[in-house]
Amino acid sequence: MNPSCLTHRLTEDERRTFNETGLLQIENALSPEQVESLTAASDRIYEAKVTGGHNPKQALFYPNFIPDDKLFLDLVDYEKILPKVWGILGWNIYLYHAHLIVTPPSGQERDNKTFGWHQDSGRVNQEMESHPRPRLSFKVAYFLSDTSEEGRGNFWVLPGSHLQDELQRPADGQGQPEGAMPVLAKPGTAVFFDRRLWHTASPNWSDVTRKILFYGYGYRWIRTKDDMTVSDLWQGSDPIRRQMLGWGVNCNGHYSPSDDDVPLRVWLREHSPDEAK
Ligand SMILES: O=C(O)CCC(=O)C(=O)O
Repeated sequence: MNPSCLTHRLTEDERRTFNETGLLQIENALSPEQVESLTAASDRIYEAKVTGGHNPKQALFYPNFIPDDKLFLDLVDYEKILPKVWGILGWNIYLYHAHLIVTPPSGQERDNKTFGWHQDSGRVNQEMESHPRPRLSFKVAYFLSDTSEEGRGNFWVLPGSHLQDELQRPADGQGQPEGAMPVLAKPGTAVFFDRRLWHTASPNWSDVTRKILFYGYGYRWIRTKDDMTVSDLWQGSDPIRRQMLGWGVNCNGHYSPSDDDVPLRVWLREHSPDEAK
């Protein structure tokens, strides 16, 4: 990790925004060149899936995409983003989940049906006793296509809803919850969203295919959510990247880490001691 990444640490404004709304939008997190090459890598996956029988009219949800291209791997510890990730969760973290979603034009007429609103993490929301629910993890969504206009299969959110356990959905199944809004994001934008934030995908009524890479970060004592094969990448990765890819000395170290389990902490002790506590 190059210490120059510290210029991208979470600011107090960003912290406040994320704590209060459950959402943080970082524009130009990716350069146009990165967007172009990541898009080409995503398109290769999409085309292979379509050749393999995926219906090109339906969204492709493709987990465990990190091993498919070095460009995806390089975002796991991306210098413009990882400092903000540890700024929110601390150093005992890893990538517990990742997926690529490609949403082609639906070819359907616009309608007013209520979207599929949810919080992330499935049974966690029933089985943890606390209120509000604990944060535990969040995702960073890298937007590769232009969803700066509504109707393009936008990611929708209800800002501030991360502290509420229930969502009031329209009883007649029409329209969206009060206060809901589409995230309008240009290519290259990174959107952080708290796993508790009520959110949803939406149909793509436009003629622009929507492409997003989702990176989920959580504590090292959370199990992986995908059938990840990223352990194949441990060899050849530097220690902090290896930590992000789920490496550890032993199982106990996920709960009570030694320095060997968490090279990020060792690095922070040297370069940003306040964040190593
Ligand atoms: O595709 C989207 O916009 C929503 C993705 C989503 O719901 C998720 O990653 O949890």
